[in-house]
Amino acid sequence: MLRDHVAALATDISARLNSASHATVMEMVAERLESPLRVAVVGRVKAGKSTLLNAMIGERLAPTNFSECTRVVTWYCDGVAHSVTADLVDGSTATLAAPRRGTHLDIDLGPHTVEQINRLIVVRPSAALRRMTLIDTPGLGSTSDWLGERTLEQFAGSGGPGPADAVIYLLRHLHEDDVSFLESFQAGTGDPTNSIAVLSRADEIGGLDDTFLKEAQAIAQRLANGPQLASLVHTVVPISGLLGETAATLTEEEYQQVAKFARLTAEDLAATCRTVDRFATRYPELEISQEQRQQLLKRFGLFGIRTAATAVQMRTAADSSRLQQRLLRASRLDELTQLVERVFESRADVLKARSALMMLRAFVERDGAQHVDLIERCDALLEAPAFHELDLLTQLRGLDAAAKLPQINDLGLIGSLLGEQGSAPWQRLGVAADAPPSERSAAAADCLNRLRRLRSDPRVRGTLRPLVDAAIVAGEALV
Ligand SMILES: Nc1nc2c(ncn2[C@@H]2O[C@H](COP(=O)(O)OP(=O)(O)O)[C@@H](O)[C@H]2O)c(=O)[nH]1
Ligand SMILES: [Mg+2]
Repeated sequence: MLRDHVAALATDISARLNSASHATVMEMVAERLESPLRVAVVGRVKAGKSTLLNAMIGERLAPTNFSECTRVVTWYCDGVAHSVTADLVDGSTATLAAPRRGTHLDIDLGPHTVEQINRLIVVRPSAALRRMTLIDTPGLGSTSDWLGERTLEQFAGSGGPGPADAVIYLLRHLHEDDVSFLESFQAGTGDPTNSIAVLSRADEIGGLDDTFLKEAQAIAQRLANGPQLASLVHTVVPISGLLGETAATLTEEEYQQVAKFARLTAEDLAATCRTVDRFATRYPELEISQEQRQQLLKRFGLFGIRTAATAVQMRTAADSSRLQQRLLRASRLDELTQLVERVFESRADVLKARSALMMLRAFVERDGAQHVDLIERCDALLEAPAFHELDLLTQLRGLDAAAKLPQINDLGLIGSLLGEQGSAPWQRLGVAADAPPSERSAAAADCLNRLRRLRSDPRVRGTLRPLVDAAIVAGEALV
């Protein structure tokens, strides 16, 4: 297994460096390999990072107002007890108070200034966070704010691979900051397949009628295939984090308020939801106060209110839980979740091993540059086929999407062996998780036979051929 190779290399490296480094290296690598995958949510200020993160966790943990905390890198981790701690610049840590206010968490920085804090760590029991640690970051690119610069340096600086194994990158319009961050992140971690880009606040794109999605999708597609992002991210998906967050945290009271707007005719509703001013003032007879309207705007946005009220009108959202489902669908969050599962989670071991390896390499370069052979061993391990499987799967999907694959049985095997269904041996081989070793070996031998036959098929040529070869290599490792 890849992680065993990385751990073994860490042992060898630490034995060759001085004893102080020894403990550090071993600890760093072990922590990296054992803890959940770390996914950073990055993008420019107000891109919608914190809102999306809340939507993914299903709770309003990350502040999205003007709180000082939005300027601090914050890690959200699963754990048994609730706690919030600050890692301070001076090396110490402090426990912070974080009372719940309504549906959201209110972190009190106490006597500490934002400048004194390296990162906040919010721990709470959460199924979503058990699968991966999410890291919220301050916005990049605000020139007046050096914290953005610090984020850039921390996550994609020259000092090594940074703390994240993968990135969800939010953008509304492509900006040069976006490209330069992604380029640096890629340089630090190796390949484009650990970055997913999100065209964020998609509900605000293309006016407020139902065509927004089509337009957002077209923009996302253009970005994904465009010259600047194609080689930097796995894909680009349009998402409305706000609708996802509100879906996850909808209250009965909000449902009742939205339902009042459902009393309007479809035309009146559409007209009212055309501008913020109209929404704030029209139809006082609905008995929704100015304050409540402002609050609804914050929680739903104009598109969200119209979508929600229409769903109530059409009786597809007869109660709050059905409205939740409707909003969730409109947010397209599921698409991101599935993508994260397929591209990040199913390859967590590989992504973590690569981070650990990049970290080791940076360490040797810094503290033991004279040990050229150790750097070479890191580089040799970075060539391991598993690190390139994601690239290969992306190519395979590209071939598939373009309908350029010949109709041959057994082509599906390539994807499976390259880890499309998950990277555990049983998933690759398509056997039961508890299949005995003899059954696994037999399945592996059978897969290899079929792939070798496939390789000699004259229709398998061009870009398909190296994919078959890679699947054979992956299969051989399972025998
Ligand atoms: N309409 C709409 N507004 C959003 C969306 N996501 C965030 N916002 C709003 O944009 C502002 C900035 O969001 P925030 O998540 O704090 O952005 P961050 O600075 O990137 O963390 C807040 O007022 C959010 O309510 C979205 O998907 N749709
Ligand atoms: Mg934020």
